[in-house]
Amino acid sequence: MAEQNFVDYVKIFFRTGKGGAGSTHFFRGPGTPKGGPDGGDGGRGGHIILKAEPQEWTLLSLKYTKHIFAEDGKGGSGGLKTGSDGKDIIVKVPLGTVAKDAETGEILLEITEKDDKKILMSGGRGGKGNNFFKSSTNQTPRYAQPGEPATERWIILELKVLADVGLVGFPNAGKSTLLSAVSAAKPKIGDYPFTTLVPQLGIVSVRPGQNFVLADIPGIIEGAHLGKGIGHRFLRHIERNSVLLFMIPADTDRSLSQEYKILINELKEFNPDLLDKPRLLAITKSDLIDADLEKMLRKTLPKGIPALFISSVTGKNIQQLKDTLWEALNP
Ligand SMILES: Nc1nc2c(ncn2[C@@H]2O[C@H](COP(=O)(O)OP(=O)(O)O)[C@@H](O)[C@H]2O)c(=O)[nH]1
Ligand SMILES: [Mg+2]
Repeated sequence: MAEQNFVDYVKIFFRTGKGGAGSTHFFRGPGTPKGGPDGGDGGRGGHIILKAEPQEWTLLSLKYTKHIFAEDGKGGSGGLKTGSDGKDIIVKVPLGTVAKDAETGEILLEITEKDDKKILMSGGRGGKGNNFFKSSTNQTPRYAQPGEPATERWIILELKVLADVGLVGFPNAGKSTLLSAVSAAKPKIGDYPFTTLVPQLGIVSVRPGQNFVLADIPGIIEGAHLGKGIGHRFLRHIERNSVLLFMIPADTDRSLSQEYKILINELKEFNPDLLDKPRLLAITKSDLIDADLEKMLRKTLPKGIPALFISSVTGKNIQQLKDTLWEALNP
């Protein structure tokens, strides 16, 4: 079931609404048999808009959608009445969605921020009514503009990178707290590991133009830990991570290298291929220990993995962590 539900590519035929026609009309009233032009403008055709839906993490909801049409604008009418605009179509997509022209492959837009709402295709503009064309030399224009035609095209929606960095750590390691400290994602802190079984994704901006996706994927370690199976729902998800960030709290009961070894084993049991990915280690909650203890702990760090002592609460080494992750992603 996991495989079918994981949809990262859809191809849809979109059509905007066409603009409503402007009206050619002249005022007629009791005592005014031949009034001036009063034809109103046509309404705008509906746009096709893509809007971020941070709760979604695949394009599953669009899997069976083949056509999306926005509404046409209504024509203008006499009495300077403007036609109503066609209703826009708002398509909700997960963060990381890229829209491409299906024929040329040209990237049309990307949805990366939780408040993103972008026009993918603009509806046709409404035509001007004949009142608009009234001038000193032509008091009675007998023409109006037609509305702009609709546009239509095949568009591919694709999840570019679902997650660049995956977090690996036992419950309580501080994964959700880090995610909320470095991105706009608002995961529940101190939450019971299985209350949210969807990956929490956040866009981390290192500096302008340098962003990556950080994913807290529940069910990997917790699943392996508490009983197999659950983690497999997100297998493909974590497989797309290019770097794994291991997280061990500074106040763990175990030794750092012991806990690291356990995490490695859990991961290996889950999917041995994951061990081929570059790894970094964050010792979390380092605000809870003093400098002397940190110095001691440094000597007990597992070998062969770059490590940083961080604190999501005080911000200690958080920028450095972002830089290090960025470098690991862009070697
Ligand atoms: N002092 C301190 N506490 C932290 C830090 N990061 C997380 N915590 C606390 O550790 C607990 C577990 O954090 P959470 O992010 O939910 O861990 P998760 O289970 O790995 O997602 C919560 O009570 C957090 O407030 C930190 O940097 N410093
Ligand atoms: Mg959590």
